[in-house]
Amino acid sequence: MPDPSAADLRAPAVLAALADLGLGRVDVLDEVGSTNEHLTAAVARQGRAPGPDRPWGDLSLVLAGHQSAGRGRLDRVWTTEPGTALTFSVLLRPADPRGRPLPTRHFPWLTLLMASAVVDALDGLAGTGARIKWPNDVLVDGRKVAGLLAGLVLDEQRPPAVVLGTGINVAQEHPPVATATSVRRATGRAVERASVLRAVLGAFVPLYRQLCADPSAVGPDGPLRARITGRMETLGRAVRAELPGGAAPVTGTATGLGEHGGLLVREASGAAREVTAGDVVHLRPAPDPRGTD
Ligand code: BT5
Repeated sequence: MPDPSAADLRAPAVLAALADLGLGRVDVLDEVGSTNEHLTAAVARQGRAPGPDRPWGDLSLVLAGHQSAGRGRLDRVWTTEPGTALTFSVLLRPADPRGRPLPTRHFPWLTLLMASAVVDALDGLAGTGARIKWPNDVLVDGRKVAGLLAGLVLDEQRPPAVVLGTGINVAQEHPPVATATSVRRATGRAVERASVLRAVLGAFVPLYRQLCADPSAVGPDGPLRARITGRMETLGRAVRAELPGGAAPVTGTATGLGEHGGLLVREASGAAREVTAGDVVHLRPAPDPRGTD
């Protein structure tokens, strides 16, 4: 029976490793409804009435041993058994080294950068062959091992910030839905979630700082863009993008990422569409562009 508390995540060696990354405030909770909701509410409370508490600065973190009411996008839920998943939210107040805020149009890249950090962490620890599914999933063997959820934090006094939540299935024997997997189930490897935490944040923080310092890194030939696209399962695939609000789905071949991280889809008619939000279904493999199949 896994330990349902967050004792493993607040071990001194783990906290010391996080401190080395130069994070902001770090709160480790045994159990919470949703780390995203908890962090968003705490930031808003402090914005309204600054008190003696440590401020929620850039790269502040809320970690939970267990989430009892994890959130997905829209009205969906993120379900985990106690002690088996890594669930955390990080507050991002992206700004360049001179303190100029990153324009919000770049914010979609933050989720994709975190997804690429999850891919690298899981590959490094367990050789998972993980891949990014646009816009917010990480897959192993075509099944979802991690999901990300970003929310905007608006406060009249400060530039917009982002609460970026990440849930990673580490040790579940029986993932909650048929489309899910865990590191353990996919690889048979018993990886500690504290190791996953260190590896994910160790990968994410330098990428985040690089984006803040130079947004052209996600531009047409930018290294961060290449890093993300090189880890994407979605590109080159036949996809159906289901759009929010009931608009007609977009079906075609995913060809790349747009200027602000949207998914470019070439429809059968040849028309190019950019999808900025929605759920993507990976259909059969894309036809070979050389026409050999
Ligand atoms: C997501 O939404 O994938 C976002 C998940 C974000 C979770 C993190 S945990 C820390 C932070 N705090 C929160 O409250 N949330 C964030 P979406 O793309 O809407 O996918 C949701 C769907 O994934 C559900 O409808 C299920 O089908 C499926 N699902 C639920 N739990 C899952 C799990 N543990 N593993 C894989 N799939 C799951």
